[in-house]
Amino acid sequence: IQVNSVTSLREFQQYLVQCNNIIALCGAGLSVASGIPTFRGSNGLWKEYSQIDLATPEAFQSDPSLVWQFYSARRYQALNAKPNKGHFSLAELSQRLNNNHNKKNINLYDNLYNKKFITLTQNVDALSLRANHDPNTLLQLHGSLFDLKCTGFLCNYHEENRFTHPLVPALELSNLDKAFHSINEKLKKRKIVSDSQNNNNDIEFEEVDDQNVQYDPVKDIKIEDLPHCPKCKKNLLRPSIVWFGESLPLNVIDKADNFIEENKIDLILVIGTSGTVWPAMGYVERVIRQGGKVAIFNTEIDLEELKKDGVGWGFKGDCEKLLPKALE
Ligand code: BJW
Repeated sequence: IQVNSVTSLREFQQYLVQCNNIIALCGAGLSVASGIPTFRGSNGLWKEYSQIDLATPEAFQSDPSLVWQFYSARRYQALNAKPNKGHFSLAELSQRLNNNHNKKNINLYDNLYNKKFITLTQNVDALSLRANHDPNTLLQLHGSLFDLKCTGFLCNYHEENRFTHPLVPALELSNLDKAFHSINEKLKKRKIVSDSQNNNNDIEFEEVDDQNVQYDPVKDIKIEDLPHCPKCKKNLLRPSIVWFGESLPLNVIDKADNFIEENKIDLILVIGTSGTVWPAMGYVERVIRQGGKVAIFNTEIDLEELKKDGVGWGFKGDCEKLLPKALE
């Protein structure tokens, strides 16, 4: 195990057992050992053209077929992945610390030992849920690949945990790598122009000449063959995921806010996240402002910087290996 020092691991564990209120904030690094790539950084397929270009309402509006094929491939990938030891360690912690939800007259986060714990995950792969994390204390900040909602303004259809693939025959997939490769190639052929002057974040796609194709082109699925809402029977369904510029689900924000406001948080575990996306990272700042400590689990950490800040610990390495050791 590669940590900044063995002493600090012991020091962290001594602190952990004294903590009453703990938050885990998770990011894509937690699922790397399960074979799911991160969003940023030099990670294979998405090196040049970012999948983040597909994570906007504008991208869906402009090309629902492409965006659905992308999310269908992501659903397939997540369904075929297995939770890793990092997911299981957190899930065990959630079960250990929140073991009395079913008892009457006890606050949602109370437990026999008076310890409270929630996980705020930015991951949409549902692997924490599948690792048997206590669902009451697992807040999926950015939604889930397996939740669906209607795109119609007047329809409030929302469905959770539909673990089936494909959702419609047109989204059948023969080869995951090929599908990702084709989507990536299509993105390469587009020049993204941001209309900053109008300041309305509209994205225009400019098609580039499609000669010398070396890959299977992305299917152009007709709108009527994409997943449709079973309630209004009119509008397209979309993955219930928080895209850029969209608000996080209000019920989720409320739960997280209440937890932070009603309890003095002693510790936030910051696991496998680059910390670039807001408002998720705001939770770390809020815990520090309350006088809580931070423990970072990441393959890339500036330990010197962390020591200077003096607000906690940095454990550098794969969180699949680090978490079972640190949370044992
Ligand atoms: C390992 C490892 C191993 C690798 N072990 N570690 C300035 C201030 C505040 C906000 C903004 C701002 N400018 C713009 C904004 C808004 C924007 C934002 O934050 N942009 C930033 C990029 C600057 N935020 C939003 O738009 C949010 N909404 C919002 O603000 O709404 C306001 C509003 C209110 C009311 C009405 C309307 C609007 C929404 C953000 C949603 C982000 N969604 C995404 C895409 C989901 C779709 C999808 O999955 O396809 O969520 S973006 C993407 O980033 C995804 C992730 O959850 C999220 C975080 O990424 P994460 O998890 O940190 O991954 P990586 O790849 O960045 O990092 C991986 C890390 O793991 C690295 O550190 C590695 O070192 C490490 N690692 N292997 C341990 N084995």
